[in-house]
Amino acid sequence: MAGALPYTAPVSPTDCLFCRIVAGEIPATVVRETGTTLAFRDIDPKAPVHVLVIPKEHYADVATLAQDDPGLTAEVLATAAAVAEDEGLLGDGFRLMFNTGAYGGQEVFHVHAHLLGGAPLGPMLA
Ligand code: DGP
Repeated sequence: MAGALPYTAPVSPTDCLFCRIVAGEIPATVVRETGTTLAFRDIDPKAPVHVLVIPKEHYADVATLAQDDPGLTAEVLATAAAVAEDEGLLGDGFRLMFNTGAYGGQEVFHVHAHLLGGAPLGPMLA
């Protein structure tokens, strides 16, 4: 498609913000940690519950993660589901989304799922 942007990582793992959170170099409010994943509260929440779920290993975006490591992709989703349960979101529901690339509005190029809930969020593309 004309104008489509390639999926490239603008940063390397050594200067990646979320890799630095994984390493403990930048503080974050961690709500769940597994051997391979980390979930922490978004610094600028867009809903009463807004948690970011990441693989500890650096992948730029969800397309790269899903293609290179489907098992780790499933672990990220399982951690998100566990956080949704911990946060009491399973009954009323929640939103789980991966902004991907420039057109998707991705700003941090370490793949992260946004887990949003705690209030009605409205239609996605209103
Ligand atoms: P995205 O646009 O999908 O790349 O979302 C990046 C999110 O990361 C955005 O909602 C704000 C959040 N964020 C940025 N810097 C930090 C930080 O230092 N700590 C935490 N907890 N979240 C951050």
